[in-house]
Amino acid sequence: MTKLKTQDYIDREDQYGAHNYHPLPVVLERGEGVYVWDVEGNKYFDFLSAYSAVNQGHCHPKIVGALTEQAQKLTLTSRAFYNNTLGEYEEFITKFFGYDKVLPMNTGAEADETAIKLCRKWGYKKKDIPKNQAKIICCNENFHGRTITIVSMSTDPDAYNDYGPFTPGFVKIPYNDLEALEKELQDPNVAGFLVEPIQGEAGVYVPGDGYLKKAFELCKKYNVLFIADEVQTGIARTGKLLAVNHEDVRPDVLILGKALSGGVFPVSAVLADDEIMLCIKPGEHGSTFGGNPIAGKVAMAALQVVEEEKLAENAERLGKIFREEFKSIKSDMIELVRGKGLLNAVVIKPKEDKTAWDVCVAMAKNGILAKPTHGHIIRFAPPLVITEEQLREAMDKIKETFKEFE
Ligand code: IF1
Repeated sequence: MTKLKTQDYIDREDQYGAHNYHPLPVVLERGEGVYVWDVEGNKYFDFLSAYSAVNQGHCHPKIVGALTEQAQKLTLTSRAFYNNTLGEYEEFITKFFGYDKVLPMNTGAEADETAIKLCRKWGYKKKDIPKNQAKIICCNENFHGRTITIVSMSTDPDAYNDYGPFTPGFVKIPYNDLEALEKELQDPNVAGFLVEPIQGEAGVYVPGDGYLKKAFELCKKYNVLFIADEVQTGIARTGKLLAVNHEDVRPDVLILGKALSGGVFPVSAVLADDEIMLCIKPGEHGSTFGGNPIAGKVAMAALQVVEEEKLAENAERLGKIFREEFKSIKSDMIELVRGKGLLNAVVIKPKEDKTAWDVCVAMAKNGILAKPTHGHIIRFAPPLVITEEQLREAMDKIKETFKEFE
């Protein structure tokens, strides 16, 4: 049996898989901590972390251990019956984040959909919004997932084109614009404001200092739920457990996903207090896999790792070093560097015919994996377990790469 080469894997996916992605031409087969290896044996620093799902590092032994142990006992009961793990997980995660209750789901999109349903239900039951009139404010350039309802909020044609008809009831405003928010909040039919504390997909847009706090206060003033989508910014990625913690904001509804499982299993969650969460009654929402025994054990292990290994503190400290080092690179392709903690992005100025994609291909050859978003922005998000020594070694490879474009 001859060993398959990179191109063989790519050709096979091209033949049998849908063409809904355009990956970098790298075929990975192993991951450990901050490193991944491809099928040719090349070693890379992973600077994408599966879009911030692998904050705890690839194949973290404690999290994989939780997965494999539970997988040999009981994997799934559905919610038709109780089981001995769900209550333990529900108590753990609600105390970890400080909420009365959790509604467990699987993907980030499912958690956002759940938050939208919960918000509308609250709007009708608690704010007396007329039936089917509830509105939710969202931001331009948002990313909350890829379901039809979620792309109904999108301002990115690639996300919504030819997927209509769309779900009504969403009001779009500019991100980081408190005046626009207050104007829309005065509509008595507005039930919620759904926002990413930092816009990840848009290109790591960090809002102005105080934006989240003021937005939260405006929502309180107009009796509107402040819903934070922390699927990408949560779980220590930005240097705090949650990105909203930088401004001491406690969302009415908190959405988690990705690194909630350390990238080992699809686990997402919506957290809220009883006054909101109990608006959904038995039989009014659910999911086959939501809160399954493996998900619960994996999520508890993943959150314990965040605490035990002080990942937020590490992200805070090393993120500052990353941005300082990047700003010291003399390259006319680097327009600016922005981010918080270890969620950073570099805006690339094309040079002749060279773009962010070419920089990513060149970085891959030098052992750094990262991917452009929206053409000219490269996101840099290594696992939060990265050490200062590893970060500096990676920075040397990144500097070496930019020299190749001089
Ligand atoms: C892809 C990026 C895209 C998210 C926020 C909800 C979800 C996401 C803030 C949905 C998911 C993923 C989706 C993935 C690439 C990545 C992503 F923003 F992270 F870069 F697409 F924009 N809220 N983001 O970021 O979670 O259903 O995927 O579990 O679609 O390729 P999901």
